[in-house]
Amino acid sequence: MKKNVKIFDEKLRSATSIAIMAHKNPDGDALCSVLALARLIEKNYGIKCVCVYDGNVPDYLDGVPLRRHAHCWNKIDTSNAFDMAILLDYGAEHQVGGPLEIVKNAKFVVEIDHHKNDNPIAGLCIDDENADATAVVIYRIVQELKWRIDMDVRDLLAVAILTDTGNFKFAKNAESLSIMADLVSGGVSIRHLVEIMNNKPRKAVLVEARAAGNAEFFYHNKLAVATITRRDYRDMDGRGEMVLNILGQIHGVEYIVLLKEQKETQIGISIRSRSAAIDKIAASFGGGGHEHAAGAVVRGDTLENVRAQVIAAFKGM
Ligand SMILES: [Mn+2]
Repeated sequence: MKKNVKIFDEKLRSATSIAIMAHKNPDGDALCSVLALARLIEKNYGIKCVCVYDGNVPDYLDGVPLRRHAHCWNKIDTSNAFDMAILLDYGAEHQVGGPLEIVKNAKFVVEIDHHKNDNPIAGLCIDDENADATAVVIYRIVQELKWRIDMDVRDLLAVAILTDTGNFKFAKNAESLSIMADLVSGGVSIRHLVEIMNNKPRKAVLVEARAAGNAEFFYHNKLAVATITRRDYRDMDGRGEMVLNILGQIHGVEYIVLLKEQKETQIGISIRSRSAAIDKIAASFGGGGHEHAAGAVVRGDTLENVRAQVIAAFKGM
């Protein structure tokens, strides 16, 4: 990794235009890592980066620093190829969405990620699937290259780590905790950041509460399945983490599935597991993710069919 960070530094010294993006429908780690890296590059190399996203930024991220610097990809002039595209927290090519065009046209592509990825698309990869968040990998680069950092960057990295670790409930090791200790020593107020994120619309919270309340249980209660229908999906803010969190607290529940009817024949699947790896199940539906948190989007099938297939996929687990 050190060698690749050094190459990254050299490439940044000669770059003039840079675009930064992550997976579509960005979560806390995706959006905040993009905004933090853009500020870091501006501060340390004098290059103003273009931050791009596809899909929706959830309301709970409205109040994070530098939020206004993130632009929807279709508002960006892509006719001029960027010197460098930096792809963060994306996992797989099909998760990039609209900005993939910018990536493909860029003269040089760098990726910084913590997803398991068998087909990285960048020329330079700074990846580590043992990192709890992409922000963790960015913080390592900050330290390695002795980049100057400011309060906005600290807040952004902290939000990224808090969201991707579920407030450290899913931390794989001590690194994200020790980075958070650094950030708090540097002035970050966790309480303030949590307050910023408690910004969901009432409708969205009630949709998630209702979905959890109507969940069904299979295989001697080991599998919990919650559903969000099309009408409710419109009111959602984010991916439904609350539903997954509530059901995951139930005694005996090992696997939690949330099905989202995004369109009549487009079903989003989020899967969480307490112990056994479920990324392969997500992959069997064309998705991916991490061992204990993964997902997929199935197109061309109904909620009822996908629901039956997903329940069947857990048979014997
Ligand atoms: Mn992430």
